[in-house]
Amino acid sequence: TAGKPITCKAAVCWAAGEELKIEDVEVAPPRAHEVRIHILWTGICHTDEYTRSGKDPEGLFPVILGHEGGGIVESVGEGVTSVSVGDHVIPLYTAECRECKFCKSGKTNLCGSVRATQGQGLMPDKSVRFTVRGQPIHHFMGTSTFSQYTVVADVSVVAVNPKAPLDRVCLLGCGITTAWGAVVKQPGIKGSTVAVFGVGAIGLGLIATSALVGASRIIAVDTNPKKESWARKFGATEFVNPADLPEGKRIQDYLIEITDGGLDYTFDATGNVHVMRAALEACHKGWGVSTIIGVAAAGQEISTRPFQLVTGRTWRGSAFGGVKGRTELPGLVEDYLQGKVKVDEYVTHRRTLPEINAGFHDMHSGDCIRCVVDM
Ligand code: AHE
Ligand code: ZN
Repeated sequence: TAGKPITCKAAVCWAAGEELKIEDVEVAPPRAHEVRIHILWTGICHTDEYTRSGKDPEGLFPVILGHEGGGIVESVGEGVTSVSVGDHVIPLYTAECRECKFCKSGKTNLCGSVRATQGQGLMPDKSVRFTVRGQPIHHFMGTSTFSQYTVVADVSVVAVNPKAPLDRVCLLGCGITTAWGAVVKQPGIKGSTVAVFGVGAIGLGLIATSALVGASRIIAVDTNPKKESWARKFGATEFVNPADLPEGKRIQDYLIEITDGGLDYTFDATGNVHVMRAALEACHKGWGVSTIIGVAAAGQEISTRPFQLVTGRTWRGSAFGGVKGRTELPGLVEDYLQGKVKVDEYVTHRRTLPEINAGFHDMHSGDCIRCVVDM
């Protein structure tokens, strides 16, 4: 099939707020420095729902969403050297070119090579590889894993150990890696107190990784009481439901009380700007660090009294956990294979491609951590 278009099934979102529709999509062959991937499995992440719903200011339609995939390289364009046909791969929504100012800085994983066109729903040459009945369809996050075949830039994909089951390690394409990186790249968590706001896949990953690196206390915070057993199973030492606090008691004040002045580290994994504020204000005076991971809707802004920062709290954030995908994901897959990093435990729901809208509904149910779609 190399060099020829492939017709396959994909879930297309035709307009903001609409359900996805399974369509026959024509996928053009990869051009220079592009890779066509047979996607076998994909997770569904809240960011897919965020863009589908119309809340993402970068959202474009029609589009093929999906960014937590696993698949096998079907063909490669001219000049591709980093992966080969048959490789088991994970697409990367945070590219790694190793040549741009960002990559060379040694300070960030945010690669600048393809991010501008990626945000416009295009390949780096400003065209698209997807058409449905002749109509062009936008790419999403440089990955579009809700298609049986997708085309990505060669800087946006990494080969991993083929012994790793793709129906699980696809989840390393977003949620689990984001959480893992946010903790392992934050110096000082060993022996420290941590609070995690939001016990979804990201929150559980933050809890598990904090336990892995040796945090002394890990307090999970969620308004869903069903999340307590999940949090404890992944290593939380305590669980607080803000809805159970006495009338008028703010979560940050309660946490400051039970931790003798506040947490060393807090994480927001909710995307709610009020929760982000509480997470910052729950930090210990003089040194507490709060990391924002959740994605907030268009128009939302964070606020706090500047005094919170003047008195030594730090507000920061990270994308994809600060992880450089091509360099670091193969090692994370090895850690999983050696039993050091949980992955299987996050999969609570499974769906087939025709059921993908049901997978989105699963995500909203309080007992879904991750739904994996068999493509
Ligand atoms: N397009 C949105 C921002 C979305 C966003 O923050 N994305 C996260 C990944 S979410 C994964 O589920 C991210 O890593 N962003 C870094 C980047 O380069 O996009 C908006 O609000 O405009
Ligand atoms: Zn995601």
